[in-house]
This record gives sequence, structure tokens and C-alpha cells, in this order.
Amino acid sequence: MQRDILVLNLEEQMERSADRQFDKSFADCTDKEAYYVLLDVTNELMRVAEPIVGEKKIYYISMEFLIGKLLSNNLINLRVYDKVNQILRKNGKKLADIEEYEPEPSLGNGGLGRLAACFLDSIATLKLPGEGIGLNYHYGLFKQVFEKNLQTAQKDQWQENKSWLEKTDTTFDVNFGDKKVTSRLYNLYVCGYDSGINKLRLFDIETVDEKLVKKGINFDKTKIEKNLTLFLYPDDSDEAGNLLRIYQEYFLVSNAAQLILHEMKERQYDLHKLYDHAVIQINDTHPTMIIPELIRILVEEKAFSMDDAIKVVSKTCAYTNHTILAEALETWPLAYLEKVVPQLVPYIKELDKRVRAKVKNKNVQIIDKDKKVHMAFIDIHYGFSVNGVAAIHTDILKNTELNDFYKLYPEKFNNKTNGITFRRWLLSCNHPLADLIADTIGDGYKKDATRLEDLLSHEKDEGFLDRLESIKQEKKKDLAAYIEKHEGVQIDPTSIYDIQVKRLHEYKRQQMNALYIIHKYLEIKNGKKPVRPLTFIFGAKAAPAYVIAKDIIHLLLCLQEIVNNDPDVSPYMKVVFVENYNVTYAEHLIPAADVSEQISLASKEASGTSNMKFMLNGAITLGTDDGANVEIHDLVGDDNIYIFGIDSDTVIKHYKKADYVSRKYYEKSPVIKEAVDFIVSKQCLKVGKKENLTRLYNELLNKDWFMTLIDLESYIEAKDRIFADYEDRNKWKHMMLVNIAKAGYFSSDRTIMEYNKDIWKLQRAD
Ligand code: 26Y
Repeated sequence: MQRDILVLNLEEQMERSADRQFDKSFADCTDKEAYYVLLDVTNELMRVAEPIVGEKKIYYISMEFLIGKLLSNNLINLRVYDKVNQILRKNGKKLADIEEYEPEPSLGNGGLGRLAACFLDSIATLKLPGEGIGLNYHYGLFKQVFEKNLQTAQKDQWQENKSWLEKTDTTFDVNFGDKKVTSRLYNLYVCGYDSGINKLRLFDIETVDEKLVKKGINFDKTKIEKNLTLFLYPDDSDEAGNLLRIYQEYFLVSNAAQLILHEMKERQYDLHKLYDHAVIQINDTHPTMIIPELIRILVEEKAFSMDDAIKVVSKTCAYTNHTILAEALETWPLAYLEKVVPQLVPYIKELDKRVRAKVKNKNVQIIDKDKKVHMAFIDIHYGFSVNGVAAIHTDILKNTELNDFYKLYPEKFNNKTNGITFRRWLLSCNHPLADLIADTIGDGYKKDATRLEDLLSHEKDEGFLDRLESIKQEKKKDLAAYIEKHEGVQIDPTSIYDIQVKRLHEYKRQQMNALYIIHKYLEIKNGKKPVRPLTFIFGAKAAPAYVIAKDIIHLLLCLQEIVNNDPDVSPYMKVVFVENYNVTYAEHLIPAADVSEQISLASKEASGTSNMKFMLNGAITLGTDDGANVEIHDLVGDDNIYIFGIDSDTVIKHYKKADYVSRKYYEKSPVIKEAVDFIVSKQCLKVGKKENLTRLYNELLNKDWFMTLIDLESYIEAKDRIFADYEDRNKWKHMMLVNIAKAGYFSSDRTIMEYNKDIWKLQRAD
């Protein structure tokens, strides 16, 4: 009721807020002030909305929640988007301009963090009681700045006094081996689409000292009470960094455990039945310490026997694996844990002892012979569910990577193919497309994404197909303007937009795309011009300590300089590496894409989720049979996707036999040789740094861990074919239609329904 009154008087609310905050009328507000007005009234609307409650709750614990800007999304989910737009128009304002002033929360690295954010949206939309629990990093992940064609890292000052965060009175004591800190809880309201409110709980400490940060992102790693929540760990590091990461992880789980147990107490639930009221989803191994921590509290503070504590906690915790890359699986030296969290060590040893008593196989021991603690193994032995994030990924876990565990606990293993929230990745970032779909098949798809398949009956509807094409064209123009404004590079909206955006990693093979670009550049130089201009767009951050990843960025920035400034070539192709790729940038790039680059080495990309976002927005996938590409391939069929390269079985065999020699492919193929040699050519060295380019060249020739060269020729063939097929406009429009129509499966609503049915077993609150 209160909500209805607020909505009815929205305009009045905005006037009142403008007056209170800025002492002027809303019409007189700058776009920046208008942002704070909208923030204020939207926050008010969320505070009066219905909380989602029930007997059992999901606690999604994660070091990362890459939530993106919230204004548009909240307006859409609160169902006031159109009304607000009307008011804005009346006052001579545009939401797109206002939104530019909203800072993007910098609380995640990439896929895993963004997935957590999509999940929160779907959990709330499906009216499941649930909350996310994470950390409130002051500077988050670093901001990427290019200098002399190199990546540099700066602090990202995303936090402001007025924001979506609500400061609460809740604080907890967190004890480390050598010090104690006091936490502070902040809430962020998560509103479902036409539903109720859940919360994201973000913990912080008040003693953080932002002045600790000196040049770039360097700071004293030892002063825990001053640095604990300064930065998000960017996927790499030295010893001090590792220790800090353990402090952060324990800080997260200690707060989570205290919050959960506090709620159980408030609701007078019997802790022996904890699993009837709480299910904890552990997002990768990062929050694994929640298991020993809960066991410790139950034993030491709640008079549980060790057996009972282990039983109850094991029935409460479930683990999601997001990677098979060995270097990303956390193993902490026991000595580190002894320093940071000595109170957990006896429990971890006890858990290890019980495994040793039960199973002979040394490969499944929690503490190995080098006294390293395998965090994932704690989750698998002492959680009730282990899931991968795409069908092929789960199969690889079962049959290869975690086969020893699968043989022990086949019933624990299950697949939950990732998904994305269509509210953000269609309704919010591509209004014209969302409207066209609604005009064609009705509004039903907004709540049941599988209804998108109704579009298939329009495959001969030329009016529809033409509108599809012109919407893509409009989005391509928008992107050209956005890129010109933010990067100062002009691109041609009639060219083909070929886009690869994701974290920079050798297994994702941006270097292979770079070699194609070199190949095309040389072709054009030799007089072979493409029928239509090509625009190659990249966005990616490299972990600051990941040397080769930064070298790949350097190469791409050099190529951008060479290609775009060459008058013989630039009319036919352009390269743009956008700076500081983030969720906001993705929302501009993805609706404008023609070709979606998903070219990881088969078996290495657990799922990928941008592949789903691109497909939903009518881009065609050029990819390997890896991660969720496999399922996209199954859904759209051979005719609507471009698959190339060796398959995952072949890759796994090469690794087992250790028989891959990249130089062999270089020596055999003049095309490959020419492209690789260009990296250290005079022309390239003129704009680039010898040290970086030579290192990358040598890496490709002598190591090439992710088998770039074996796939390069079939990649060139597939890419030339997809560009040629673009000219068959009827074929292309049809492919766009099929991709959009089949994207429904990748709604995170479907993913969350599966988590709920198989793992969480919560009641819907209505
Ligand atoms: C150890 C630590 C520093 C660390 C931090 C972040 C390790 C890994 C990560 C992030 C992993 C990640 O984002 N993984 C991605 O998860 C997505 C969601 O499931 C998948 O789609 C994607 O394939 C996978 O690479």
C-alpha cells in the first residue's frame, strides 16, 4: 500500500528530494544532481517493499558480487521504469545521461562475481528467501589505465557518501591469530522483478585507512586493521598478498557464520536442525573456511559433539566449482593458516584425520605431504553437493579432474549450467530489442524466458527480421558514439563488429585473435581487401602480476596503433581495445555485437557467460566446443554457430602425453609463421617494447600452454567464413533470430530453479 502511494506520488517525491538535497526544483537539477534524486526516491521505494521471508533461506557466500550500476535495473524490477522516464522527459532529462553519473561498484573480477549478481536477481525474482554475503572493498578491483600501450593499475574510487548502501548497527568481533577486528555490516537491497526484496550483506571494518595506498595500487600489505577491505584480490600475488587474502576470506566467513547463527537464534530455531533453515552455497573455494568455522562454533560455543557438529554443517553446505585450472584451485600452506586462523587448524586437522581413517587414496587427502591444505577437498568431503557450471565442465570434473572424489561420492556431483539475468542483459541494456520481442510475442517472456522460442514462428516474417536488423544497426551506432567519447577512436557502424570481452588469460586466447588481426592486416597490405570493413573490439583486464597476460594487452594496443594509423588499411579494418572494461561497458558493447568471440582452448573455460549475453542480443558465436558453447551449439544447431578447433578430449590427451609442440605448427605453416614473426618485426617494435614483445613471441614458440598455434588455421578459416556469411543478409538475420529464440534456456531463473529443486529446496514466498 505504502508503495502504491509512493509510486502514485513519484513526481512529488522527486521534487521534495531535489528541494531537500539541492534546494532547487527537479527541472533545475544537473544530471548529476538528478542521479542523487533518483537514488533517493528509489531507495525509499525499496525500503517499503515486501521482504521475502520463509522457513528456510539460501545464503550465497562469495568474495565477489559484480553487481553493476543499479539505478536502471532497480527501476525496471520495481516496475516504475516507464513512469520515471515520463517524468524525466517532462523535465527535459534523459536516463541515459543521468546514469553516466552513477559509479559502478567494483566488487568482482569477472565471471564468477557477475554470476553471483545474476543469481541474486533471480533468487529475488523467484521469491526465494535468500541473501548474498560478501565484502565491501573500498577500491574494489583496480581501474585499468593504458600508458604507452601498457596496462597500468589505479585505485577505483567508486564509493560515495550517498549510495545504495545502507549502514547498519550490526557489528561483530572477528578474531585472527595475532589480532582482533570489529566488523560493520552494510545492506544493499536486491529487488526481484515484480517481486519482493532480499538483501546483499556486505561486511567492512571501520579502521580501513585509504591513505595507505601510495602509487597505483601499492600499499603496505601487513597492516591488516588498515588494509583488510581496501582491495579485491586480483587473481594473483606474492606471500604478503596471499596472507592478506586468507585474512579477507576468514573475515568473510566469520561474519557470515555469526550473522547466520544470530538469525537462527532470533527465530528460535534448533541448531541441530540448522539445515532445515539455512543452506550455504560456497562460491568456489574462496569461502571454504565457513565449514571448519561453523563446526568450531558449534563445538566450542553451542556444546555440540564433534560428530554432531560435522554432521549438521555437512548437511548445510554446498560447493560450486568454477574452474579446472590447477593454478586457480586454492591450496594454502598450513603454516599460513596457523598464523592467520590458528583456531581453525585443529578442526581442519580433525577433518583431515577422518578422511585418512576412511579412505586410503592419498589424492583425496585434505592436508597433503607438503603440508598444504586443499580447500576444495574440504568442500567435497564435508559438503552435501558439488556442482560444475556447464555440462562439459561437470563431466570433466567427474571423469578427470575430480574423478577420485566422484568415485567416493557419486551422489554429490551435479551440474548447474550457468545463466544470466535477462532483466539486465536484455530489458535494461537493449530496450528496442526487448520492445520488439514484446510487440511480436507478448510480455510473457519477461517472466518465462523459454517463451522466446515463440519467435521461431516468425522466421519468415520479413517485417520482423528487418526490424531486428535495424535495431542492431541502431545499437552499433550508439556504440560507435560511446567509443568515440570514451576512447577517442572512430569506428564505422556499417562494418562488422567482432567483439571479445572477458578477463585476459592465455586459456581464453586473446592472443589467437591478435594473430588473426595480424594475418588480416598483412592480407590487406598485400591488396586483398575484405568486402566490408571489419572492427575488432577488445575489453579485458589482466591480473597485475600476470606478465604474459599484460604482454598480450601490449601487443593488441600496438596493433591498434599500427592498423588504425595505416592509411592503406584503416578504411578496411580497425582495432579498439577499450579501457577499463566493466559491467557498464559490457552493457554498451554486447547489444552492438555481430560476432561473439568465445575461443578458449576446449576443456578450459568452465562455462563462460558472456557467450549467453551475446546470443541473447543477436550476435553469432564464433567459438570452440567448450563450456556453455557446447550447449549453445546443441540448442541452435550447426547452422547457427561457427565452431572450430580441436575438441576437449584431444586437448586432454595432449596434456596427458605432454606431446604438444607449438613450434611444429609454426614451422609447418607459412601463414602461422608470418603472423607470429610480425610480433617481433621492425614495424611492431617501432610502437611497442622489445622486452614485452619478445617475451610473448618466445612464449608462443616455446611454450604455448594453451595451444594457440594448433587451432590458428582452423580459426582463420572459420572467421573468414563467418565474415563472408555476414553478406548473406537473409541467412544472417535468420541466424540472429534462432540465437535469440534459443537463448531462453540461459536465463538465470532456470539455473536458480534447478539449484532450488536439486540443492536448496526452499519454499517460494507467496
Ligand atoms: C584464487 C582467486 C584469487 C581467484 C579469484 C577469482 C580465482 C578465480 C577467480 C575467478 C574465477 C572465475 O571468474 N571463473 C569463471 O566463473 C564463471 C562463472 O561460473 C564461468 O562462466 C567461467 O568459465 C569461469 O572462468
